[in-house]
Order: sequence, then structure tokens, then C-alpha cells
Amino acid sequence: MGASYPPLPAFLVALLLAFFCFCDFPQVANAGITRHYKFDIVSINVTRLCRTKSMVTVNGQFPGPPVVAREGDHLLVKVVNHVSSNVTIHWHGVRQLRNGWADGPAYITQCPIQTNNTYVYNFTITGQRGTLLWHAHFQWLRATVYGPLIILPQLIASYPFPKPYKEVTIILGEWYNTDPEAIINQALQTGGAPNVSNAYTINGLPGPLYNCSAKDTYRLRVKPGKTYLLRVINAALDDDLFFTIANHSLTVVEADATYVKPFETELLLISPGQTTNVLLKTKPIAPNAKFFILARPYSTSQGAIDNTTVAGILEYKTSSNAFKSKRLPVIRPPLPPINATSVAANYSSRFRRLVNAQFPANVPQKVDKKFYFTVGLGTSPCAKNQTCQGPNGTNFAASVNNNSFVLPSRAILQSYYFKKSNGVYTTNFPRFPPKPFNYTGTPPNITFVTKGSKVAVIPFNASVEIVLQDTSILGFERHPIHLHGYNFYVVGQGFGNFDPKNDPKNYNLVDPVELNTIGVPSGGWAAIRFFADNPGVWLMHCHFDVHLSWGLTMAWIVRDGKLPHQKLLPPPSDLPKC
Ligand SMILES: *[C@@H]1O[C@H](CO)[C@@H](O)[C@H](O)[C@H]1NC(C)=O
Ligand SMILES: *[C@@H]1O[C@H](CO)[C@@H](O)[C@H](O)[C@H]1NC(C)=O
Ligand SMILES: *[C@@H]1O[C@H](CO)[C@@H](O)[C@H](O)[C@H]1NC(C)=O
Ligand SMILES: *[C@@H]1O[C@H](CO)[C@@H](O)[C@H](O)[C@H]1NC(C)=O
Ligand SMILES: *[C@@H]1O[C@H](CO)[C@@H](O)[C@H](O)[C@H]1NC(C)=O
Ligand SMILES: *[C@@H]1O[C@H](CO)[C@@H](O)[C@H](O)[C@H]1NC(C)=O
Ligand SMILES: *[C@@H]1O[C@H](CO)[C@@H](O)[C@H](O)[C@H]1NC(C)=O
Ligand SMILES: *[C@@H]1O[C@H](CO)[C@@H](O)[C@H](O)[C@H]1NC(C)=O
Ligand SMILES: *[C@@H]1O[C@H](CO)[C@@H](O)[C@H](O)[C@H]1NC(C)=O
Ligand SMILES: *[C@@H]1O[C@H](CO)[C@@H](O)[C@H](O)[C@H]1NC(C)=O
Ligand SMILES: *[C@@H]1O[C@H](CO)[C@@H](O)[C@H](O)[C@H]1NC(C)=O
Ligand SMILES: *[C@@H]1O[C@H](CO)[C@@H](O)[C@H](O)[C@H]1NC(C)=O
Ligand SMILES: [Cu+2]
Repeated sequence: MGASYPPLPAFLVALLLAFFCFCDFPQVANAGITRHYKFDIVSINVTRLCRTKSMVTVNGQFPGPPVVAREGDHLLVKVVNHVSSNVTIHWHGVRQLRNGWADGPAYITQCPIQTNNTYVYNFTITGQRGTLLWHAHFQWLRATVYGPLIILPQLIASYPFPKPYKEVTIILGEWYNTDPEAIINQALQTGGAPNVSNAYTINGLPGPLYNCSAKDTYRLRVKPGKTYLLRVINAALDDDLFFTIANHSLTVVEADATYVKPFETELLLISPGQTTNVLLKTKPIAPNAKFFILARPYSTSQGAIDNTTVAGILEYKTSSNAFKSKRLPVIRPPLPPINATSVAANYSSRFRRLVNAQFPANVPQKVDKKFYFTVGLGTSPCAKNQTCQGPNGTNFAASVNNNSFVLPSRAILQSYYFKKSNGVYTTNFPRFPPKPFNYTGTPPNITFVTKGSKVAVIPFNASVEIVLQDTSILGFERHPIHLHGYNFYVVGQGFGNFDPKNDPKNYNLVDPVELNTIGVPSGGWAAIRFFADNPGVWLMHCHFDVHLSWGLTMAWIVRDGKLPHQKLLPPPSDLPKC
């Protein structure tokens, strides 16, 4: 036992608590300050499912360390690469106003940080608060290099919902028994689909429903009669996940770091790259049971998927300050079928942005630039001297408007800034599908994609509408499309082909949900709108890494405005070179 101190006077305790109200994050009392983080990229050995493997991590932690800041803070994250792989870090959902240099996607906004090199991500969090995530943005490194990014509000009292007793982060991921880089490299070489993961994880732990895994179970220990804020993040590589807790309903209060009109649900659906904050009200009296926390995919893919279930356990602390015996029964909640598209659609339709004087919405009512993009799979021909394991002896590919994006060998943002686009990118990204067909009917018999590093250019502050249309080529899927540098409003969505005459009549231009990643309905479409007020080069892509690797991506160039504060900032001096 340590030395004993005289107890603090009660008023002092109250005063301290008032100052450090976010009891989970006492280190972030002030706002508007500079916070320093150091990310050492190192390999460690990690054991799950009775297999030990070497994995790339930040600071030897899996999942990676939480980055916690307040709205208005400056972040300086020094990344030092000690591994043989290249690396970059993306601050997923951070707007990076005029500052694409800190956004992170390799060969889009920066060259990768090579072995033994260092780069400082230098950015300010402006006008945003909520749960986001950070992750590697180089090949499939984000399978192990990811963590929470938590932006607390500036003022203690400013949550638009009752102050939670505690805050808890739940980050969902995917575990591969072998090296994820080897898996995608093998797939790109053979043309076939990559091996699927062996487990899902909650905070890095697969839980008791897998063999040899019971000791690696996440436990959420709660007190009765309290409200907990769960910050749920999907950092999985390739899977939308249903999430549920037995016998407890959840109140959704935030999505992708914007507040939503609260609604109650038994079940969440969360795409890779999405975040959902929910309130969990615990039962008034500790029950004589424990409760499974489960996550399992939603998918309509025709290919193989990892259809396993990760489990954590919610357990109650009793008044005697101990957790009850392990023999308590564990209650298992139901989960919808893996292909439950109607459940997915009902859930998505419930989101409305919270709109009030403090959080006004700025939904474009008129549109300057319209785009119609198909998103889906395709193929590319097999080289003559090869055998390919994709559909009908081809290579799997994926595309936006039938163009499969090719990563250049130099970064687009630098090339743009220094006016050296030659050989890096072209500005001819198609605004509409080059060959229209019935996108949700019988697919065309030729499924070959075009290839190129094509970008679309938009003027500063244009109001933009993009309709994202899923295609039937090689099967419908719910593609989670993520836009860098922006949030957007989801003004409409539906099944079948988008109808430009009738569908806009049903748009919600009042309180549509504001996201950075939209799950485009499987066999349907989604319409998004935003003002192009952030100059730079911004990637837009499917957040399934397999589709990203196959080319389901494109980039925007948003031009500078006329005024000085409407221009892209100059690059930092330590920007990596390639
Ligand atoms: C990981 O395990 C391998 C093989 O068992 C061993 O050679 C290596 O030193 C270990 N690495 C670390 C960082 O512990
Ligand atoms: C990185 O640094 C280590 C230690 O100085 C050195 O052994 C290694 O060769 C370097 N690797 C590269 C690729 O520069
Ligand atoms: C971060 O960026 C700001 C402004 O863009 C600059 O003034 C500052 O020197 C930078 N800090 C570091 C450590 O690079
Ligand atoms: C993928 O799975 C196949 C079949 O199980 C196996 O032979 C192959 O080694 C796996 N590839 C990697 C990179 O793990
Ligand atoms: C667990 O192990 C048993 C026995 O070895 C095996 O039959 C079963 O398929 C395994 N289950 C999983 C999910 O791997
Ligand atoms: C998961 O997929 C395997 C292999 O395709 C199949 O045998 C099994 O029935 C599926 N399990 C569930 C729960 O859908
Ligand atoms: C979901 O899958 C089951 C089993 O494969 C199938 O019977 C059912 O028709 C599918 N449902 C939908 C909505 O596609
Ligand atoms: C296949 O042919 C191409 C040229 O057409 C050549 O570059 C490549 O090395 C060949 N690959 C194999 C596996 O022979
Ligand atoms: C594969 O070829 C068969 C027969 O030529 C055709 O019916 C089928 O549509 C093709 N599938 C794909 C995915 O191209
Ligand atoms: C597209 O195909 C679907 C499914 O076959 C069909 O229901 C729909 O009427 C077709 N749409 C058009 C415009 O042809
Ligand atoms: C592909 O479709 C076109 C037009 O729909 C048709 O003319 C052509 O014969 C078809 N090719 C094959 C291989 O089925
Ligand atoms: C790392 O990045 C450099 C610069 O783009 C590139 O030349 C090199 O091939 C990359 N290394 C790996 C292993 O991808
Ligand atoms: Cu996709």
C-alpha cells in the first residue's frame, strides 16, 4: 500500500470533477491547444485463435492508440517508420481545410513515408466534434494499423443529449491468420478474389465464439442505472457489420461525427469507415445474467465472405463492487440473416441530421455540377501468357463509371500544386456512365473496365450532386463510398436505377443525414450533395479494401477560390518525396 493522504474537502472534489468532466479523458481539459502525438510504426508478434503472427502496428499497440482532442485543437502527429513497408496515416473524416497535405492517402495527397523516414501530420480540427478513426492508407496496412480518433466538444455542457456517465470506445476489426499484404498481393497476381478474414474483432479481440479464443474476449463492465456513450467504429477491411447487445436497446445520437435526431434501435449497421455513437442505458438493477455483444456481416456479395460472428460480453457490476461469478448465463441476441437487405434499408432510412441554431445544416438547394457515377465490379482481360483466376479466366476489377483507377507513382496533390500533371493524372474523368445500360437489370456481356489515373475538376464553392449507382455486374453489393476532405448530405436513396425525373422530387433538403461514408444500397442508388469549399485533391472510393485495390476509386480536384483564405496552403517542408 502507498502512503495515505488526508481526504480532499468535498467542495474541492466537486470543483475538480466540474473541470475534468470527461472523466474518461481527463488529459484533455482545454481546447484550442496543440497536442503532440508520436506514432512509431513497428512490427510486433500478436497471438489470436492460437496463431502468432508478426504485424505492423503503431507503438506496438493493437488496435492502435486513441488520438483524443477537442474541437479547435491543433494536432502534430510525428510518424516514424521503423518497418520495411511504406506507410501513410489517414485521419478519416477530418476535413483538413485547405490542407490536403495532412490527409494521407498514398500517391493521392502524399508520397508514402519510406523505411527510416519521418513525417509530421500537422492539422487543425475545425468545426467538427465526435467519433472518427485514423488508419493506414497504403495497400492493406490498415488491417492492423488503425485506432480511434475522438474529438470532444469545446464546452463541457455541449452534448445535445444527457451527459453520459462514462464513454467507451468499441472499434470493430478483422483478423487474418496470415499476412494481409500477402493476401492482396496474391489476389492481384492471380486475378482471383483474396482470401477472406478468419475472424472479426472487438477492440482487437475475437471472443468466445471462435476456437481457442475465449481468453481474448472484450468485456464491457457496467454499473446498473447509468447511461454509457458507446463510440462504435467499423475498422474492418471488407465488411459491413450488424451490431447488437442482447436485451438492451441503443439510442443512436451521432453518425460520422455529426449529431443525428436520436432514435432507438436494437440493431446497428455500420460500414467500414463509418462511426456511430449510441447511448446505452443499463438496467436499474444488476440482472442475474450477462449479455453477448455481437457483430456479424451484412452482405449480398456472390463471392466468399467471412460470415463468422465476433462476441464481447456486457456484464454488470454489483453493489458489492465485484463482478458476479462466471457461471451466470450469457444471453444471446438474434441477428438478421447475412443478406437482410430490407433490414439494412429500414435502418438507413431512420437517420436525420440534428438541425438547430447551434448545429445549422447547409444543404445545397440548387446544384451547379451534377455527376452520375456507377460503382461496381468488372473484369480486365488476362495477359496472353497467363492464367487468371477471376470470372471466366479474367482478372477481377472494380470501377467508377467503368474506369478502374490506377495509382500513379507520384502524388497527385504535389503534381497539381507544382503544375506537373504530365504522366501523373488526366482530368477527363467521365461525368456520366460512358455506356448506359440497365444498371440493375441483366448485366452487359462485356464487363471489361478502362484503366487510368483520371480525376474530375470542380470550381471552388460549386454546389455538387453525385448520384452513386450500384451495378449488377458480378452481383449487387452495398459499396461504402467514402469522400475525403468533405462531409456530404445524403439527400436521397432507393432501389433500382436512379430516375432523374421523379427521384429528386422526394429528396430531403431539410434534415438529411451528414456523413463522410455512405453505404450505397445493394441494387440501388444514393444521391449526395455538398459545397466544394475545400480546395485540393480529394480521393473518393469504396471503403472495402478489396474494391479499392481493384480500382473502385477516383479523385476530385477542387480549384482554389479567388480570396487568399480560399487557396490550398503550401506543402510542409518535410513532405515525403517519390
Ligand atoms: C516474432 O516472432 C518471431 C518468430 O517466432 C521472432 O523471430 C521475432 O523475433 C519476434 N519478433 C518480435 C518483435 O518479438
Ligand atoms: C534503416 O535504418 C537501419 C538502422 O540504421 C539500417 O540498418 C537499415 O539499413 C535502414 N533501412 C533502409 C531501407 O534505409
Ligand atoms: C504546422 O503548420 C502551421 C501552419 O500551417 C505552421 O505554422 C507550423 O510551423 C507547423 N508546425 C510544424 C511542427 O510543422
Ligand atoms: C489463401 O488461401 C489458400 C487456400 O486456403 C491458401 O493456399 C493460400 O496460401 C492463402 N494465401 C495466403 C496469402 O494466405
Ligand atoms: C473448432 O474446432 C473444432 C474441432 O477441432 C472444429 O470441428 C470446428 O470446425 C472449429 N470451428 C471453427 C469455427 O473453426
Ligand atoms: C458461412 O459460410 C460457410 C461457407 O460458405 C457455410 O457453410 C455456413 O453455413 C455459413 N454460415 C452462416 C452462419 O451463414
Ligand atoms: C438470403 O439467402 C437465403 C439463403 O441463401 C436465401 O434463401 C434468400 O432468398 C436470400 N434473401 C434475399 C433477400 O436475398
Ligand atoms: C508475359 O508477357 C509479358 C509481355 O507480353 C511480359 O512482360 C511478362 O513478363 C510475361 N509474363 C510471364 C509470366 O511470362
Ligand atoms: C462467362 O462466360 C459464360 C459463357 O461464355 C457467360 O454466360 C457468362 O455470362 C460469363 N460470365 C462473366 C462474369 O463474364
Ligand atoms: C431493368 O431491369 C430490371 C430487372 O430485370 C427491370 O425490373 C427493370 O424494369 C429494368 N429497367 C429498365 C429501365 O429497363
Ligand atoms: C453480347 O451482347 C451483344 C449485344 O447485346 C450481342 O450482340 C453479342 O452477341 C453478345 N456476345 C456474346 C458473346 O454473348
Ligand atoms: C515505397 O515507396 C517508394 C516511393 O514511392 C517506392 O519507390 C517503393 O517501391 C515503395 N516500396 C514498397 C515496398 O512498396
Ligand atoms: Cu465496394
